[in-house]
Amino acid sequence: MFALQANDGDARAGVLHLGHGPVRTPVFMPVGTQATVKSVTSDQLADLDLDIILANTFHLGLRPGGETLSALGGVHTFANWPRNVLTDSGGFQMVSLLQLATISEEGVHFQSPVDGAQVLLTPELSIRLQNQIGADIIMALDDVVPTTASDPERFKEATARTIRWLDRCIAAHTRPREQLLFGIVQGGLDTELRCHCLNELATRDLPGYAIGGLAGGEEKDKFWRVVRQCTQLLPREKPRYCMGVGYPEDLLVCVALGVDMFDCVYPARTARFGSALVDGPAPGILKVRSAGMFADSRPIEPQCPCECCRHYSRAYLHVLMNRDPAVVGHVLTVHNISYLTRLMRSAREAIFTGSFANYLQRWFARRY
Ligand code: PRF
Ligand code: ZN
Repeated sequence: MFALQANDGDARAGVLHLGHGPVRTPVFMPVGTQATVKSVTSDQLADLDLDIILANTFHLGLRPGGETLSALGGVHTFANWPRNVLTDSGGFQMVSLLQLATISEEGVHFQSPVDGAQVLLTPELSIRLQNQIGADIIMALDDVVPTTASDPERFKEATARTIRWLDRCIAAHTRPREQLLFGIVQGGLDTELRCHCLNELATRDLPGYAIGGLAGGEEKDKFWRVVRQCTQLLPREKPRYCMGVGYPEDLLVCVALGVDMFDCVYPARTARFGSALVDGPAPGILKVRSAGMFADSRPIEPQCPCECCRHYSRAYLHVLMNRDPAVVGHVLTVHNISYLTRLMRSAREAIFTGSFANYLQRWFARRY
């Protein structure tokens, strides 16, 4: 399933063979909550040459619901997306989006924002919904505690529960040949808890592993240490997915540490505020609102092949930001996803040629 093609230091390049084509790693997966990236059509996604996108069990399971999705032929047909999909298990979305959720050993209890009904998302229900949705990769239900929480007992409980829930997920999974079930490492910022969880997960021999519970505002130094501990202890031959990570700097550092997959709402969210991710002479973030854009006839990035850069000047986007900000958010989302996809492709090339350390040094030197 996962073929490692090249190593450069701890960085890896590979191909994950899934039901809807190959996924070239390292890979950034844009978040399409309803199986479509916010404001982007499936044609535009196809134009970006994406191998995989992410969807949420929580949103799809509530509406249109698992039965309906299954009857409609699964998420690929439903969303007219012919390439791969990964679904997140739902617990994290509930806890982060709806602060109303409570957690017990049975599962995550919450009130449906669709009809107000009390819902209990158990590991079994999450897997049943994910089997019905039909994504190529599905995630175990985990008990996520933000790293900024302070109660050590809560982290201990959540880690142990995540492992118990994983076993319930494995037992409930009815389509293991078509859908890869990934387990998630939890344990907060605690080395011993992470180590325990890593050992437990490795004995389950899953087709892939995710690093969870990070990217919640903890210090970078702590974040990197946990990622490094995980990549060093996870099985070499399985894909590693760091959840919720999407800043370009973080992606590159995590690739250097041996992570293969990422997802984040960041490129779409920041686009809606008029921010474009750029390299070039002044790398970082280009704000479409800034006065300097007023008479600038260049596209956001002249070398970028995306629809936004092929069609629009900075000057036009600057004016449009006042007149029709939704359109700007839309085309900048396309650009930002293109940017992160190209960032991962160029990192992949550098790994193949054994020049990743050099690539990384030059990239950071240009910025800082
Ligand atoms: N678990 C799940 N989804 C996630 C995360 C997690 O820990 C994160 C990181 N906090 C992002 N998305 N299931
Ligand atoms: Zn572009």
